[in-house]
Amino acid sequence: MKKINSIFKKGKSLILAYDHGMEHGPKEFNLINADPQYIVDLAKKGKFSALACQAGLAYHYVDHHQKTVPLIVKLNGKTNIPKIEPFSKQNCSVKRAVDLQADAVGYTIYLGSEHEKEMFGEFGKIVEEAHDYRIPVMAWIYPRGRFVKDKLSTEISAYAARIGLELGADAIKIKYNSDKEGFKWVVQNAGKAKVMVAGGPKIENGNRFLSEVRDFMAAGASGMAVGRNVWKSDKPLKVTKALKSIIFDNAKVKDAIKWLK
Ligand code: FBP
Repeated sequence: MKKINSIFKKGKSLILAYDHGMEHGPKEFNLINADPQYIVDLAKKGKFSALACQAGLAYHYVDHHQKTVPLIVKLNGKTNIPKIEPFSKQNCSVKRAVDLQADAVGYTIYLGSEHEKEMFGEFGKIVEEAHDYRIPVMAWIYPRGRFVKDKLSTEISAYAARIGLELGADAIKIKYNSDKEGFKWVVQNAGKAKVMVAGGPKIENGNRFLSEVRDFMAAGASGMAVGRNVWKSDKPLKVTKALKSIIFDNAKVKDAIKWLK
């Protein structure tokens, strides 16, 4: 029996993602949020379902004896420097993640890349090992590479969801393309795997941001794994409350937005 409930409450989850230091580089950060300790404290104060980060941050910043926020250790990552077909190679073992007290592990697959087969292979082994340890696996699945004409089409998003299911992911993290009706098809293709949505670049218009969240939740998503829209905000805990009200309590946008005031 896998412990999916360690990062999902009644099937819903709000995860704080902080793997951008590797994926995007410090250009995403300011003097406050460049400090991983600030993010760990934010994850605790905001009572996030989990914090997702690379093993090095988990090692240096998460207090493993008094862990108050569940942890998802990302097992692969890449920078945005080489302009090549995307390939994110495993840099941390499942055992290491378990030693770091991970409640789940994460891995990014670039669907459609020339290297998808390598990532499928690594991911398959990770699923096997993680499930032996009884911890769930979340797959970040991003269609990308020169063969992918439209990274956000509903068709390719549904394909991403399906690949996650068929490779054995417990949860799949994908991007939302603002096609509310189409997203139902995306979720349907994920079957029993839960669909989590990425936050994307910071959106200044709170109403627009929360409306999107409300829409993909209504289409069947199980929550969000969000980074920049929370920790780039100057009121991250208020944003967190607004998101939680929609994700866990099915709040309408007009009510959720009150948290942002
Ligand atoms: P955001 O909510 O900030 O978009 O974070 C979600 C995320 O998946 C991160 O976990 C990851 O580092 C980043 O987006 C990947 O971004 P990109 O799509 O540019 O590769």
